Amino acid sequence: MCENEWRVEYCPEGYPSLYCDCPFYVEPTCEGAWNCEDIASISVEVMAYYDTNGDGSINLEDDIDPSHLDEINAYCDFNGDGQTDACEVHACIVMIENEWRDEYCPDYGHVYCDCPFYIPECDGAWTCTDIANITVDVMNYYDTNGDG
Ligand SMILES: [Ca+2]
Ligand SMILES: [Ca+2]
Repeated sequence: MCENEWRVEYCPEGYPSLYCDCPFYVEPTCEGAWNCEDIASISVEVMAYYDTNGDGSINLEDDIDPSHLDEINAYCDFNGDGQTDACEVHACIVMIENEWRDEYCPDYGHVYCDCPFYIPECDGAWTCTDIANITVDVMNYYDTNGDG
């Protein structure tokens, strides 16, 4: 539409189309959409507000009305453990943003953001030293003649 209107107005008949591209075309934009950076900083604010004991999850130990916690968990507790941790808050805000985009900017596409709070944890996992020690123990136990 734009290009054709523009051509009719500015381009003589038969003018090479190379010079006739619509100069007004812009990438789709979505006013008010959040990018991953926005979502990360909003997640930080949400956690700062609700996670009053600072254990990384919104749960009953926080200074929160249990019915309000239920509402948050109903929407954001993806793994169903009764609390909403920082990554679930983050995933929840991504989901809310994408629902908002579907409604207001359906052509804009969805945003996908990795959780910025993920910290690998290995409580109870054996370290290499543990495994070496256990191996030595096993060998001492079974290799009774000590030939390795
Ligand atoms: Ca907490
Ligand atoms: Ca959870």
